[in-house]
Amino acid sequence: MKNFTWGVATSSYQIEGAVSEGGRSPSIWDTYCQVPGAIVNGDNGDIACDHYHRYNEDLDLIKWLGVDAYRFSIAWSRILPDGVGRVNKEGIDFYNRLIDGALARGIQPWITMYHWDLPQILQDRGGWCNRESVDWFTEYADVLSQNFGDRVTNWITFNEPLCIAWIGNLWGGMAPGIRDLNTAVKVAHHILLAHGKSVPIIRRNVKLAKVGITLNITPSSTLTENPEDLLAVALNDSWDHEWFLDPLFAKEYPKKMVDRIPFELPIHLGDFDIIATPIDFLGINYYFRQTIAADPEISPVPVKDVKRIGVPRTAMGWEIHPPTFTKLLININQKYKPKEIFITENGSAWNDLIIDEKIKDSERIEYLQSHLDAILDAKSKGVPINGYFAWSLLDNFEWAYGYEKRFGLFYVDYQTQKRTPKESAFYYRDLILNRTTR
Ligand code: PNW
Repeated sequence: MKNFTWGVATSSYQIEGAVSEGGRSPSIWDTYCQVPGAIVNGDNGDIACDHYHRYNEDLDLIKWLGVDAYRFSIAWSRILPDGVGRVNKEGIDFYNRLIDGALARGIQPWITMYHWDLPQILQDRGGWCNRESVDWFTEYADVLSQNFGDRVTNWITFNEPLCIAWIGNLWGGMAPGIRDLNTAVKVAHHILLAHGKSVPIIRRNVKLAKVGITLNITPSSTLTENPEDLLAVALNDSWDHEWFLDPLFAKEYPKKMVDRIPFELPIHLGDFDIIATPIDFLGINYYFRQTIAADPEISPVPVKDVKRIGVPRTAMGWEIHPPTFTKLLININQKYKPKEIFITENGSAWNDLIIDEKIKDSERIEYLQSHLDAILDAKSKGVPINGYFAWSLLDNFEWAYGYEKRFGLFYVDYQTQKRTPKESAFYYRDLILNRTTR
């Protein structure tokens, strides 16, 4: 396959560690990790994979895999420790070394500007709930693209607004751990605005820039064909996906969910024009499908999770269902017609065991294989999918699950920081070698 980008992905807080080094200020994840009971085993990202010090070794692993591209995120609080204003040279230098190291190895760097680690100092000013966050982010976007835009052409503004807005601010399962619909709706709106406003800034600073945003799509399914359950699916998909996709591509929020919000939305005149600023590509992260049932007691989406019995699941408990992947790609393409689609994340966690320096993760290989087949199926039906990034390069800090869940192609021994390729790493390497030379 020519013109298909093979890649691997990580994010800053999940791998970097060195939280008090290089002039970095705390992010909302440093704070959230201190909340008793928030993270499995009381883990945090203080050390993580120590990538801040071991980035050269990690770039060698990426080179060994033979991928074309490396998607990583930038820690805002390394670049702007006060959130805005003063630029921290040490932070710029770190990412310069990383970018140059990737390029020297023939790997294209793909930047995710925001993968959830808002500087705490900005959360103290209301975070994404404060409309000023749009200006904070555009300033940050300007600094990043001015400093790195001479070498980086691929830019992703946000990773998974759903997780930031709904999980972080409505369900309280991620930083900052707020449970408030009004806050969450504002957060979603300001993120979308910040995205739209930063696109022209990146284009201005980066020659030949390709700018996109990454959404996680987790389609809903039900166990019955009851009309209530089918309505629940429509509403749940609307809330999780259309709430972000519709404004990005069609300039409005989905009416069926808007009707269920019991207060005025924080929309100003002209906002939808900004949000729908044309992008070059849509990033999609896919892991599993949800199974839900109607539950009129729950608001604003009248649904509850239900358990589908007898289906294969990963160590996250997430159902493995590649046909859903194909279907969502076809549906999104039909409905929104993005210019290009990149799968910016896909992968699985397993209870990996290291025995005699080997990790036999046949389940991960199977997951990878079946999901790549699902993508190729969609591609053969005309969906413009031009790349795939495996999640993740390394086992890392899996947010609320701490270090217990392992998504890496490389096993990390957190005591010694030793990285060992799992069998899936060999599989991915061979696959890229064969497919690109065909
Ligand atoms: C993504 N869900 O998060 C993130 O982008 C990664 O940082 C993370 O490590 C990876 O997936 C694995 O979890 C998600 O509940 C978090 O649907 C939650 C969901 C999906 C993706």
